[in-house]
Amino acid sequence: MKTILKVAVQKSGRLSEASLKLISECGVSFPARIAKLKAQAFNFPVELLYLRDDDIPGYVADRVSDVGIIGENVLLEKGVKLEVVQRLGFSKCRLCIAVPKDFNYQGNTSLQGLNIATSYPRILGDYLEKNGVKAHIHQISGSVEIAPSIGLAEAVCDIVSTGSTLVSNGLVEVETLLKSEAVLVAHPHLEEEKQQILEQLLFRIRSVKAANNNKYILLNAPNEAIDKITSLLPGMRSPTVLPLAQPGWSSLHSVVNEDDFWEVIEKLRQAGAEGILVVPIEKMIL
Ligand code: PRT
Ligand code: ZN
Repeated sequence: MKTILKVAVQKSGRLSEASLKLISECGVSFPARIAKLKAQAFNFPVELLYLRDDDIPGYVADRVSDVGIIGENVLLEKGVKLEVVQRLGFSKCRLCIAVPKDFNYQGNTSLQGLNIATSYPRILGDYLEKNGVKAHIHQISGSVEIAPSIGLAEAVCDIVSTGSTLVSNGLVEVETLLKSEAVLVAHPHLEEEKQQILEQLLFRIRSVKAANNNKYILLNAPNEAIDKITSLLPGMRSPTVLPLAQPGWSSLHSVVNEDDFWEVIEKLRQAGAEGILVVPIEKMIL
C-alpha cells in the first residue's frame, strides 16, 4: 500500500485558513471541503485530518496523525514532547499577564497572592514557580478577559494579538510569558518513507515562505550608479545587470527582503534608481 503522510490541521478557527493556504501554495490539492473529517490530496501523498487545535499535539504523539500545524502556545501548554520541524510565521501572538489599568503594578511580585484567570495553567504555573511568585491559578476555558470585571480574578493570563480585547476590557499588559506563532510539529520517530514525504513537504514550505518574505525588484539606473546600487541590493547572488536601449543606462534585477523593503527602496532612489518595479515571487528555491 502506498505510504501517506497524515497532516492534522485545525478544523475551524484562527489557524485553519492560513494552514490550508500554505498547503495549497505547496502545490498540494484537495477535493472541496464538505464537512469531512479527512481528505486525501489528489497529487501528493498527504491526507489532511481536520481536528480541534487542542487535540492535535496528543494525536500526533499517539500517531493518529504524523504531523500537525498548531500554535506553539498550545504545544507548550499541552506539555507533549514533539519536534517543531518548521516555524510557519502566521498566527503570531503572545501570552501575557494583564491587570486592570488602575492596578498599581510594580513588577511580578505584585502578582503575589492574586487570583489569575487563564486557559494556560501549565505555562502560567511554570512562570510563577520560576519567579518565586505564589498566586492562585483560576482555570477557565474562554472569555478570560472578563474575569476581573465580574470579580472572578484580579489578573488574567491570556493570548494577545492586537491588544484591543485587553483595552476594551480596561486591562493592561504587564508581563509577556511567551511569543507564539504557528508551527509544524512531527512525531519524533516517523518511518523512513513518511520522513521522506515530510522532507519534500518541508522543502516546498520553505520555498513558499522564502517567496512570501521576498520581492523581485527591477529598476533602471545610469551606468555610473551601478556599483552603488549593487551594494544596496543583496539579492540571491548579485543583481542581474542588462543594458537598456538608451546608451549609458542599465536595468538591474534583484530580490529584496520584505523586512527592509522600504528602507532599501528609499536608498535606491537616492542612489539614482528610476522606474522601480516590484513584483511578488511565487516560489523561491534556495
Ligand atoms: O476550536 P478550537 O479549539 O480548534 O480553536 P480555539 O478556539 O481553541 O483556538 P482559536 O482558533 O481561537 O486560536 C487558534 C490559535 O491562534 C491560538 O492557539 C493561537 O496560537 C493563535 N492566535 C493568534 C490567537 C490569537 N491570535 C488571538 N488573538 N488565539 C486567540 N486569540 C484571542 C485571545 O484569546 C483573546 O480572546 O483573541 C483575543 C485577543 O485578540 P486581540 O487581537 O484583541 O489582542
Ligand atoms: Zn482550541
